[in-house]
Amino acid sequence: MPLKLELIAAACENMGIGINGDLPWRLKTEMTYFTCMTTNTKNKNKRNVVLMGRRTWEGIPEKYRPLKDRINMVLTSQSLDYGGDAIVCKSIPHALDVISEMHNEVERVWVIGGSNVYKSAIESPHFGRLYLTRIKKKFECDTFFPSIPNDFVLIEDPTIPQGIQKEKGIEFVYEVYERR
Ligand code: FOL
Repeated sequence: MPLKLELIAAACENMGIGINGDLPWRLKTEMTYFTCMTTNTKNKNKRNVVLMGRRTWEGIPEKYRPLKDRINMVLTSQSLDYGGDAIVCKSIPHALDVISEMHNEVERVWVIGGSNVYKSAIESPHFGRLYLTRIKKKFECDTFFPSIPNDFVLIEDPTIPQGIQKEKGIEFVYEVYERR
C-alpha cells in the first residue's frame, strides 16, 4: 500500500494560484503554514516528500531551493538533472514507485503544484487529502487550481489554525478536503 498523496495549495477567489512563474501574493504567515505542514513529521527519523512540476520548482526562489528538510521530487518529461537537489520523475506513478523504494524513510507525500500536477493527483487512486488555503480576494493570475470534484467534502482538522486569518488586510482560511 503506497503512501497517500496530500495536496497543499493556496488559491484566491478566482481560483488563481500563480502569475508569471511566481505567487500572486506575499503572505508571510501563509507561507509559514506551507513550510510547517510540508516539513513537520511525527517520526523524527523520517522526512516528507514535496512533489512538484518543473515550473513550480523553477518558481521557488533559488535561496530556498531545494526546500530544506524535505525530499524534493520534480516531475518533467525532459531529461533534466538537479544533482543532489531533487529527484526527477516522469509521472506521478513513477514518483510513487521511487517513493515506495524509500518507504521507510518517508512520512508524507505533499503535492505542491502546479495546475497539471494537482489535477493528476486529484484523479489518482492514491489521492488522500487537499489542504487548501482560500484567499478571500481576487488577484490577476495566469495559472489556476483545477475544479474541485463534487464528491470532495470539507473535513475538520483540529491540528490546523481555525477561523479567519488576516495579513496585510487580506483574509484567508485554511480548509481541508477529503473524497466522500
Ligand atoms: N500552498 C500554500 N498553502 N501556500 C503556498 O504559497 C504554496 N506555494 C506553492 C505550493 N503550495 C502552496 C508553490 N510555490 C516556496 C516558494 C514558492 C512555492 C512554494 C514554496 C518557498 O520558497 N518556500 C520556503 C519558505 C520561503 C519563505 O519563508 O519565504 C520553504 O522552505 O518552504
